[in-house]
Amino acid sequence: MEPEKYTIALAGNPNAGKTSLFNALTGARQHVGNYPGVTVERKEGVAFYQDIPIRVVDLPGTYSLTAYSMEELVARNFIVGQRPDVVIDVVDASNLERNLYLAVQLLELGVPVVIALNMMDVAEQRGTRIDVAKLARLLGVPVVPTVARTGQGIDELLEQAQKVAERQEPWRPLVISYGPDVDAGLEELTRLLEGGVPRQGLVDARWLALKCLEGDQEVMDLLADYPELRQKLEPVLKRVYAHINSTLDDDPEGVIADYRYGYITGIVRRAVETKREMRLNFSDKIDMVLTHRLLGPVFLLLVVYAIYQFVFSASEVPVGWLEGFFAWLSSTVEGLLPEGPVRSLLVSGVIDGVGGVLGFVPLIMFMFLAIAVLEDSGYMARMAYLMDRVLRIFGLHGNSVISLMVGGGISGGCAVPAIMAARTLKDPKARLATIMAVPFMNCGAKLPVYGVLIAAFFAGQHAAMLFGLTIISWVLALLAARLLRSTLLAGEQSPFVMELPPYRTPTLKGLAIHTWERTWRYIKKAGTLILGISIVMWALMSYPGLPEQEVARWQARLAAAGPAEAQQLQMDMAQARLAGTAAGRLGRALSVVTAPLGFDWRTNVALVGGFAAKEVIVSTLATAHSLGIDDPEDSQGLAERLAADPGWGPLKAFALMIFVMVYAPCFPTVVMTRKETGSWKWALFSVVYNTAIAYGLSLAVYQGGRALGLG
Ligand code: BGO
Repeated sequence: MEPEKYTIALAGNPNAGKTSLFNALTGARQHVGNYPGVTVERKEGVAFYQDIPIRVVDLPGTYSLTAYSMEELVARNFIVGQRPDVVIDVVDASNLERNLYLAVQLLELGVPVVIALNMMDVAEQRGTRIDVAKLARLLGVPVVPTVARTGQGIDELLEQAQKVAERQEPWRPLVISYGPDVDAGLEELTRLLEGGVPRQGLVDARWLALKCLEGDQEVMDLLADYPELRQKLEPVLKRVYAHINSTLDDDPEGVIADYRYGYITGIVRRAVETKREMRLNFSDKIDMVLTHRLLGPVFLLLVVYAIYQFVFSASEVPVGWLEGFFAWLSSTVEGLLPEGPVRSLLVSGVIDGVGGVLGFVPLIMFMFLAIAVLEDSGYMARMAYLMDRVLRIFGLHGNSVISLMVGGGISGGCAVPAIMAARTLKDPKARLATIMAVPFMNCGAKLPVYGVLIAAFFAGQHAAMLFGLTIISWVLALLAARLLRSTLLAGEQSPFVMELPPYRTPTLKGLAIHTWERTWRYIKKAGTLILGISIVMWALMSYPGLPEQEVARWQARLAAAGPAEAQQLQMDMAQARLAGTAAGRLGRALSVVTAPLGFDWRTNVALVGGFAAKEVIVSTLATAHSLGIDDPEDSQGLAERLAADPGWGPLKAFALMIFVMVYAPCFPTVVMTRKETGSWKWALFSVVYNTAIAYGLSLAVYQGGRALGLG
């Protein structure tokens, strides 16, 4: 007999019908032995597909691929070491959710899989209707309904297995998101394992990292042969363990299992219809309301609006305290130091700049707290599940929602981690569209800009304005994505699974840590990058300044002026001095372009600074506006100053908010885009694309508003 062309391995839970299927495939052509060194039975046989002999190996029945039992280890080692051309996973259709746990683990390993959806007769009897085509689409592998006992579906199963085997595709591990905490740890471990990994070429580094996090003894033993690597891994593992333990009150293994089941729940909800009453668990019952077609979206909107109300009412008082504190600090330093460049640097460069950013820490903190509650409770995943349908219309996918949310879908995110989160998107075009859409969202750095402008021109409407800006940013992000998906990124959409992990009660400690981690990142940014930029901006806005004779002329005019004119003169002088600085010149040069938007040169300078980091916009505006007035008694907040400035008004403020929302992503985001897309092309594209859209929109808002008599 000619040698077998392919090897098929049969995997499946005990009692899923594996033996029956093996018999149906191989008939009498089988022999039984043992796996080397262990007492686990090994059955092998030959099947024929169109006269081609195919080797069929029956793996031990297992529920999982962890190294808990000898059976699991044998099954896993056979797959990894012997690399069968295809694994047929025998799944009990009448007990789908539980059986898919093994299927998902096979997919995570990356081996080519065909699902034998067995016991279809039992499932039908129980009133379970499975949309097989949809299930196959969501799992990304062929699914063949079978009744192993009668041999129904066996031919088609062989045909599909043969097709997959013939393709000889490289292993492509399924990437599931296990939630932000585990994902972050996983990424760090993966980076360490890339390069000199044990079993190099057999399994990928992320899978090994996952196993390390799951505490897989066999993988840990393997690492013993790599002392250098182990030395690097251990402290990271310990830290990630401790972090997950303290934030989620669970070990990584439990969290990973939850998300795996969440992935399965997401599939089953879409592909299975059960007529008779199922036994519903706690999460299922809550989801009957929260992911309901009609009630779900209503609840979602209520939640988002409640978050705004909470964040702004809770942060109003502490934001006031901080503003007061920085104003006091400014005037104290002004009182203590003689007039000159040092005082100017400290007050206008350092205190006003950093204070303008730190003043918003309470607001950012409460926003992060709200996001932590959504994430830790599991509701964030439901939001994504609900929004999935809508996003598809715009050429995006389920996980795009996570990116958009992290990027500021509920104001207060950051585009950098959001772009990284897009990694879980399998479809490269949808992933690119997501990355391009993220910068439209209202990240935490844009909030202070809105905060100042709303306080100045839309007082008392803070929550409503923010809610409106959120809606606008979503609409723009989606339209911008749609535009790309119809032009540069046109193409088919592949199906996508939304994970629905079980609900958890967030722990106070977990919420505190998650909130603090992100808030601290924001403070650090303010303390370092923004302080640096603030000082550079101050220097640009102070030098070279006016020539000496010019200053003398102004002073002479001031001395001659009466008290009534003095104040106006002083402001004019400050204005003239600023206009002579490097930044003033740049801002003025740009005025030609931005005049139709209503932006003066000071706004232009702030926007240029904002390219370094959006937080800088407020600090630069603050510096620009305080530099002009040398009155030590003057400690009004920036908002009050803008409100009092005749050059400003609600229409201009709104046009500026739209511009800030949309224009070029900040420098760190551009760098991350370059990293994640692998080319400067897309990074630069995002700068041009966003700025062009921002310009068009602000122009429409400002000129349209004026035409309507609003300016
Ligand atoms: C007994 N449909 C139905 N209805 N039953 C199936 C199917 C199917 O598609 N496939 C398998 N079975 P195994 P593992 C039995 O043995 O192949 C049945 O562990 C019995 N035996 O016939 O052994 C199959 O190898 C007396 O049932 O599974 C078997 O994966 C009464 O599912 C059982 C009733 O199949 C497990 C059933 C003496």
